[in-house]
Amino acid sequence: MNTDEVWLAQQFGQACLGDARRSRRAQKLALGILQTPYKGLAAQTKTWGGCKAAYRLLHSQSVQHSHLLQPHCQQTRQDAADLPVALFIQDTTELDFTSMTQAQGYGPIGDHRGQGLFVHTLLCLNPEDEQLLGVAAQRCWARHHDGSYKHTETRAQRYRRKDKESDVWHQVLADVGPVPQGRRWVSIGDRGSDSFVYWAKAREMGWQCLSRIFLNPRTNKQDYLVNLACSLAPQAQLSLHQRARPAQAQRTLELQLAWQAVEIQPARNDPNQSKMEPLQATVLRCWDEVHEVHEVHEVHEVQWLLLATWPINDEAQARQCVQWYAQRWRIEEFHKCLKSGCRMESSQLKQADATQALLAFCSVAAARLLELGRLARAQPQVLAKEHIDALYVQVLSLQRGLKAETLTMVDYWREVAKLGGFLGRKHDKAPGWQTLWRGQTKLDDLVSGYLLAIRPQCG
Ligand SMILES: [Mn+2]
Repeated sequence: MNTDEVWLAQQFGQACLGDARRSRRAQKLALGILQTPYKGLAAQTKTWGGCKAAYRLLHSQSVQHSHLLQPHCQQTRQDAADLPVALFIQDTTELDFTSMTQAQGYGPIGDHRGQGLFVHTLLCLNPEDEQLLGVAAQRCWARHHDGSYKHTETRAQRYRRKDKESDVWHQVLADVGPVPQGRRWVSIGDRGSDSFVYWAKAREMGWQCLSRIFLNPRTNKQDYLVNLACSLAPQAQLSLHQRARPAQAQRTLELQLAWQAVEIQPARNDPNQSKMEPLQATVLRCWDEVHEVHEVHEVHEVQWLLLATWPINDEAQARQCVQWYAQRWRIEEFHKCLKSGCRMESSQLKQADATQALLAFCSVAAARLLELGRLARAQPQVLAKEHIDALYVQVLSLQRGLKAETLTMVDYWREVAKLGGFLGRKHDKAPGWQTLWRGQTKLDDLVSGYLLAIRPQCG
């Protein structure tokens, strides 16, 4: 078995699918998806029979998204419980299946003209070394077709409605469960997580929250949160590295930082909040120099207004808070990997339930693929043979004409990336996960071929 197979056996071996054959089929499909995530089921399963079996598996009543993902999430939570501090980053994304005809079980997305599913993922990171531990929880749903109430319901009716999608922010924390004794678990979200109910429910379970804010709840001093945040004067400076984005090279931002303790009042007209206690928290403002003064408004290129549900006592803690929030892009990268890396939206499964089952496989694969990129950067000077399967180091060294004994981690991954098309010129930055994973797939094939060649012959 290669390293991927061993790993996948752990990830799916315990899944409660009601039948040992189904379990084996699930592991086989998972391996196919991990090795060629972008190719679609037919190529991933290699044979027509395998493809039919995969379709049967995905459509089986006993194979559900939550069952499939359960062992992986369990493992992630256990790993998180070993750390003093763990970051849990969450966000919602849409999977678009608008072009598919005769689809069943999908709901409206976007401006209600398209069809698809919503996916909400909670990823777990170790803030010390930025290791991606995996998916801690994930929910997937189709929005109800009768979304018409959106335009007609009153605010009071909205408060009383039971199935609000915004509840997912604290529901995924409940899926993970209460925070273990002596541990610090911080849930990070963008503006979608700006909700008093979410903060209060998270606090009940021992979680801390770090949210970007835009709503303007009342604070103690007859003031409002966002107004207060915008009025804060600089207390410290912070340099923040920003990754390259489309049409923008990577750069270092020099930012101003300010913070203040606040007490946020529950909204009096929302019955869900009426019995809740005020929330002690800290508001942070992190912004760049004024770019232009637009009549009365100051326009900033970067301005983060954040709320942390814990006290911040000094500069170092305020900085750490912003550094943690800066990790939020990892969830964007994860969802991007589901769509462009694993090609979730091209799967063409007519039943939404089957797509949800496929999502579980792709989510585990995406977590693995993204972690490859980090491994290549971490511990560059350690010898590869200490961390990587000896066979892999040996085969790679043979193929590239290098010495297996002295190969370091950084060299190992650079050579893997070269198998995946990385040129490795002087000015090339560290290879990304897509190249690494293409190289890793090639290396898997090389190792299989090598094993086949040295296998003792019969007769
Ligand atoms: Mn979002």
